[in-house]
Amino acid sequence: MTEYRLHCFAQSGNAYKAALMLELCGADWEPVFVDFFNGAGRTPEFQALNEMGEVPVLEHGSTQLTQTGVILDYLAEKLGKFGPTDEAQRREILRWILWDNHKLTAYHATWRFMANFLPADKRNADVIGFLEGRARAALGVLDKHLAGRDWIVGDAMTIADLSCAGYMFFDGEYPEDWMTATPNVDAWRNRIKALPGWQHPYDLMPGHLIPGR
Ligand SMILES: N[C@@H](CCC(=O)N[C@@H](CS)C(=O)NCC(=O)O)C(=O)O
Repeated sequence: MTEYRLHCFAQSGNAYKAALMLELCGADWEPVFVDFFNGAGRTPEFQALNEMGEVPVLEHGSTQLTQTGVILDYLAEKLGKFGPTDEAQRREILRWILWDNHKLTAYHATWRFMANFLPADKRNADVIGFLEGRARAALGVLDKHLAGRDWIVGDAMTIADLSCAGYMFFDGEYPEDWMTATPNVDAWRNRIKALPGWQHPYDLMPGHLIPGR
């Protein structure tokens, strides 16, 4: 059995944050497929793993963790990479991870789910429009922060970058101008993409169901 097991599915940008961390660190890990689109997250078996009913879940020996911020923090400590260099950085990383969970990933992921994966007859244009506005605003905040810097905190990649980048590689599933309007974000995600070992979420995690990709 591998050292780390990550319960995940291909479309999950949240799970991707942890999967990419494990991969970039060269960890001994395997994905465990959660059939999210067929309701696996709502089963008693999955809820026994995570009472919040959310993917991802990380298993490491007898340790079982949920919430990507916690998982990334744990992995940074265990694997000795992408963590803070001092206390001030630790707080700054935490600040960006909290912001990401609240403002960036939250709106981007919910917009993407509603605009791409909900059956057409269940889509609400007003809700989708609202979420898009919030996602664009969050991208604007990140773009401004990244002006003149390569990474979100300090001068090297950290788990703050991995957290904020969870949904940045699903090209074709969000309007192209989300990236052209935020060139610093675009350059930053390309820096991540250029790292040795980088893989697209659809190559790193199982269960991709979208035809034609
Ligand atoms: N803040 C959570 C978000 C996790 C999350 O929302 N995961 C999605 C899949 S990408 C999910 O399981 N959603 C189920 C739900 O919202 O009920 C984290 O960082 O782990």
